[in-house]
Amino acid sequence: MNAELSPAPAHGDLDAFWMPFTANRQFKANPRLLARAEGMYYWTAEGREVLDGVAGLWCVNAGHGRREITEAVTRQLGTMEYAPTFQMGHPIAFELANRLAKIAPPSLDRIFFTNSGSESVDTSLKIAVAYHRARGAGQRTRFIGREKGYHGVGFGGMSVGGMVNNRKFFGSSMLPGVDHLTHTLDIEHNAFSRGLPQWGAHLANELERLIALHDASTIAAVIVEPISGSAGVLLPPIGYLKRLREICDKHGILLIFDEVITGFGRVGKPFASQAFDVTPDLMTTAKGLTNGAVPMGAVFAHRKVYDAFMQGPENAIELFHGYTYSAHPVACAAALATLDVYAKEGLLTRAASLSMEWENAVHSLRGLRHVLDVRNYGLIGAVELEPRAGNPGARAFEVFLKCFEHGVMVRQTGDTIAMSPPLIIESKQIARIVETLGSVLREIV
Ligand code: PXG
Repeated sequence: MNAELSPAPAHGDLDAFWMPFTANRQFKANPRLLARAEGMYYWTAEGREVLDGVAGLWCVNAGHGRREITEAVTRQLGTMEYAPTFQMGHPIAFELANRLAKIAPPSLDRIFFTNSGSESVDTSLKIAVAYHRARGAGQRTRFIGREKGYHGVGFGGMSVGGMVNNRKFFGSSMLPGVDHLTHTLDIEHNAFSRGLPQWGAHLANELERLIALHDASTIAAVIVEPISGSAGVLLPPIGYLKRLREICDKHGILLIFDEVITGFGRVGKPFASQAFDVTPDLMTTAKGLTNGAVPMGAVFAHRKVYDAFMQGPENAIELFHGYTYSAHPVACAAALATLDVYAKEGLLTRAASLSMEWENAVHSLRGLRHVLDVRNYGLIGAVELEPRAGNPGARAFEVFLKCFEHGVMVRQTGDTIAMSPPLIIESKQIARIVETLGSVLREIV
């Protein structure tokens, strides 16, 4: 074993950590422990190299072990490890907000800091309701989400989300007054589409139906991911997001884009809203904001939303919301260094130049056994497998395990294999991911 690596815990030492979104007993019987990372690779606790096909969990966009980020974090810890941002401030929080405003979609240049995607989502929902109230429309409290949407695990995000397992265990502990659009995955019409599917823009018109049911005067916001990741990479049909925008405008409803995975270069532009030329009123981010090095999230608010709060007496707190660690100095330092790396290496647009090669590579898996669909956009890819009879998810989980054994980390959700490599990926690594996945698909039953 490499001496630098931490030793694997002895048998039994795995019990105390209640692992998130994990089959704890299965994992602990046969653990997969990551001990070190650099560039495009992880190394396991046994010292085995694993090519990272998922940027950690859609977050390590600039690749692992970036010295610039490590140094900035270390420097900040030595200068000031913590400072509050309630009725106080510290300079790099403002610097970071200004830097983010410069790459933001048009007018989305008012930035509220959180510590995760889930917190960004709950923050955006609260801002939406309070925005309407500030404008004298306090009855607008309803949210419209979408089936198969993932917006994190807070009560707000869970309620507007549409992944059944994330909802069913929590009974009726949901926000009241939430409705859902149908999702946009349609394999019958769109199987093996390259990039955005042609069919399905009309699915956005369902928003009109929900508005007719509830009345626009009760609806605060619509929240969707421009591209859904967690539910297995669902792409917006061409024209779909524009149509949602038009309907929201017509009815005075705010549009929230959850860009927790699509933000920070994943789709070839800084944000998906720029790639798709549709500007939301609020945009939630996290993950790539700090390259995954320190937890941090940010909500980008349209200036008109912010301005609606800046009324009344100047000594009044305009929004009763925030976190002890909003704009944590160490996270700010990590984010600033991350933005520097992105700028220096052109990473916020690099996915655009790689997307055709990536598309061709992932679509080369078409025709292999069990493959029902292949989807891609930017540096996102997904392979949808036929479920095993009576055992949904089992085949894809086995594919995930076998890829890991063969030195490539992919992600499994349901019967979909999702890929989202660091944006520094090179051609030979694209080839290796797809060759490994292909050979596993050939061997699996
Ligand atoms: N919104 C979206 C769109 C996300 O993808 C969150 C919110 C929540 O972020 P936090 O930081 O609270 O986890 C996410 C998170 C997967 C996977 O396998 C995706 C996420 C998390 C874990 C796994 O696709 N996305």
